[in-house]
Amino acid sequence: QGSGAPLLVFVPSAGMGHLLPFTRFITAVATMGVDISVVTALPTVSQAEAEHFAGLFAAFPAIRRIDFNLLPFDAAAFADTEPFFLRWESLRRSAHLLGPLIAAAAPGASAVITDVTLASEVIPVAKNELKLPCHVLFTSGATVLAFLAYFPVYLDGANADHLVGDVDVPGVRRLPFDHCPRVLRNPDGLFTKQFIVNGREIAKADGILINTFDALEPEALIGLRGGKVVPGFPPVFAVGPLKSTPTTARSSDKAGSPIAWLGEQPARSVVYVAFGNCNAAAQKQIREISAGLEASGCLFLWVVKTTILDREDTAELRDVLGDGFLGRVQGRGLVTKEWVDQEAVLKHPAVGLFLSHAGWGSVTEAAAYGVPMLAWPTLGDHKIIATVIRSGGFGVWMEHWSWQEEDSEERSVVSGAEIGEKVKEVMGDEAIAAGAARMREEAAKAVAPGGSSYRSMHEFLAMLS
Ligand code: BUP
Repeated sequence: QGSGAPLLVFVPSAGMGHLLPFTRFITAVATMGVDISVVTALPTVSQAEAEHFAGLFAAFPAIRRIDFNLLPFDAAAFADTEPFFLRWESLRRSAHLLGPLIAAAAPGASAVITDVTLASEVIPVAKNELKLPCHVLFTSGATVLAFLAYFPVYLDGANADHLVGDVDVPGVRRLPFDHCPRVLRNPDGLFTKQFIVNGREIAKADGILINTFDALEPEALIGLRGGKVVPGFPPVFAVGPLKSTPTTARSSDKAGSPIAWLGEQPARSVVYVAFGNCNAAAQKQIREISAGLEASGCLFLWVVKTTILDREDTAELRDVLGDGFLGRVQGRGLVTKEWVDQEAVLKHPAVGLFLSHAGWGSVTEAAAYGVPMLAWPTLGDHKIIATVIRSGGFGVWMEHWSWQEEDSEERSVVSGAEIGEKVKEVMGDEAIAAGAARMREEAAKAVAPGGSSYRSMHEFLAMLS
C-alpha cells in the first residue's frame, strides 16, 4: 500500500470450484502490479481448500490474508442441506462484519471482489459502508450468469417464488425446465433463497469478472453486454481461460503418480473420468462405471469420490469397486481417490477424452487444452453448462443419463454396457476431436496479446486506476 498500485480485496466463498477461479484470477493480477488482500474464513469446509489456501499464501507472500472469524451458525434448522450451501449461509450471515474488518485491514483499498454466493451481502457492505466499487467474480459460465441474472425477472413475470417452467433467457437460449438447476424447484430451500437474492443484487455490481472467453459463449456474452438479458446490466469482463496457479499443482509427476502413468501411454489413448469435488456417486452407479470402462477397451484414469466432503471419505477403493476389478484392469486403468492435478492431466497428450460432470472449472480446462468431453451432468448448473459443450462442438452430452441417488429408486442407473459403448464411440469421433482442437486455438487466441480476454483483463485493470 502507498505504492500507487491498486489494492483489491477478494472475498472468496467455499468449495474448490469457487476457490480455484479466485486464486487463478488473484495470481494473474498479482503478476500485473496489483496489491492483494484475501478475506479467509477458517477453518475451511474441505481439506482440499485448506491445503489450497496454505499453498496460495506460501507461494505469494506479498498477498495479505485477512482472517474472517464467522459468527456461530446453527445449521440444525437446515436438515439435509448440502455442507457447502450451509457454509455459504454462514458466510452470508457474518458478512456484516466485513465492513470494519476490511476498513481496518486494507485501508486505501481500490475495490472489493466478491464471490457470487455472497453477492447480496457483500455488495451493500462494499458500496454503502466502505464506499468502494464492488465487482463479482462469477465462478461458472456466462450462460449460467445470464440464467442467474434473468431468473428474478422470470419469477416476477411468472408471479412465482421458484422455478415453474422453461426459462427463455432473452437473447441467449431457452432452457427447458429439466435443464435448470433441480434445487430451484424447492421454493423453501436455502439455495433457492440465496440464488434469488444474489441474482437480484448482482445487477448492482460495478462489474462482473468471468472465467470464460468470447468464442466459448458468444450468445451469452453478447446478450449480457448488450442489455438483452437484463437492461443496464454491469459490464462483463470475460478474462478466461485463466491459467493454473502454482498452488493448484499438488500432485507431482513422481513414480506411480497419475501424471507419470500418463507419460507411459500413447497419445490420445486415455479416458480421464472425474465428476468434480462435491459429487459423490452412489455405489451402484460406481460399479456400472467400472464395468463400462472395462468394457470400453480404452485406457483410463478415474478419480472416484464417495462422499461430498473429502474429510469424510474413508471408504477403501477395493470395497467400492468390487472384487477383482483393480486386478483385472491393472496396467490399463488407474483409479484414485486422491486429489489429482486435473489441469496437468488435461494438458497431457495421452488424454483423449474427458468423461465429466460438466462443472465449469472442468469445462474451461478441457476447452483450453482441446480435450473432447463426454458430459454426464450431475446437479446444479451442470445441464446448462452441458448446453455450452454441445453448442461449442467440443463434446457430447448424454441427455438421458441421470444419476442414481443413494437410497432412491426414482431414477435408474446408467448401465455399464451403455457407458462402455459411448466412451468408445466418442473416443473415435473425429468431428468432436476437431471441435476440441478448434476450441483450444480459440482459447489461446483469447488470452494472447490483443485477444478478447487479454483486452477485457486490461480494460478491467484500467478501470481500477
Ligand atoms: Br476432483 C478434482 N483435482 O482431483 P468444477 C478437481 N480438481 O484439480 P466442482 C482437481 O477442481 P460443482 C481433482 O481442475 C477444477 O478446476 C479441477 O471444478 C479441480 O467442479 C475444479 O469442474 C473443479 O467446476 O463441482 O466445483 O467440483 O461444479 O458441482 O460445484
